[in-house]
Amino acid sequence: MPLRPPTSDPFWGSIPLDLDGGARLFLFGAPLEYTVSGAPGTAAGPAAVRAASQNIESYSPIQDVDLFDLKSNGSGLADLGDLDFAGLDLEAALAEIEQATEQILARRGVPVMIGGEHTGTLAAFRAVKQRYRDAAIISLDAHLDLADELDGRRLAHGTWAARLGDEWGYDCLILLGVRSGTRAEWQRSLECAWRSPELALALTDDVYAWLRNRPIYLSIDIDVLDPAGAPGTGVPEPGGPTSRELFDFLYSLRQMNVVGLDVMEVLPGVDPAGITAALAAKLVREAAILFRHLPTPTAPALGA
Ligand SMILES: [Mn+2]
Repeated sequence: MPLRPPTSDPFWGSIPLDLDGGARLFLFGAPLEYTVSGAPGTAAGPAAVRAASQNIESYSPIQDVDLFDLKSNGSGLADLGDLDFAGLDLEAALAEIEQATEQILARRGVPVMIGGEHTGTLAAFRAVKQRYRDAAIISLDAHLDLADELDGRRLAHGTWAARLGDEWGYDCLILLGVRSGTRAEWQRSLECAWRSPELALALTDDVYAWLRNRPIYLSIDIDVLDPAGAPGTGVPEPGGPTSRELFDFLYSLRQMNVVGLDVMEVLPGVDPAGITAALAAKLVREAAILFRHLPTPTAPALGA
């Protein structure tokens, strides 16, 4: 895997990569920054989240589990470092993400990507769909990201969900926490399996039942939160949920078959006191503990 080891301390609570076991979740940084609308600097996100992880505990009091303890039963978190996009165009960089994700899935690991711009989610989901053809994606985001073009680009941080819909169908796409988009994007969002403009991050019983036995990729654009609690992001959108509500939503997925996840769009350059990076680090810790179970294969992979 073409990864650079972390240049700073690895994610706190992660364990050394051990191919013989010990790790179930594999964290990698995707410092992807090719299309920018607001403030630049999301490429620095992965390093900031790693640094912030040094200041939170590896122990989750809510789940009564310590990340360091997970190695003994083969469900720990390994930090693979960052993908290197030097000299690559956007499509080539996305191919790197897809390949890294596929390699993790191939060893029945759970990929945990730290962005970087949200466009990277499209690449990770491509790998997930190749392996789990009935997979769905839950994207938590203030923005619909369903534009056909952004600044003349078909592929950008504001269009990736439309490309995902083009490639895999909109009926595998669930958007939660959204409160921004053009009229055309809101119209397109009606094709999605579910989308909620409500502040409360919640699934209806019907949607929950539909997801219950389906592989799920969970994408968290940190800007889904109210900027009061997560200001360190490039396109802040007022009127979002609190971090407490986001954690409650995360715990509501406890019984779900989450086969991969990401936390995207942290922008340390505009993050006063590092609170957004700290939040992202805590999300990674809680999700790693929550989704450490072995992913359940369902439908055969494409081409299988
Ligand atoms: Mn967003």
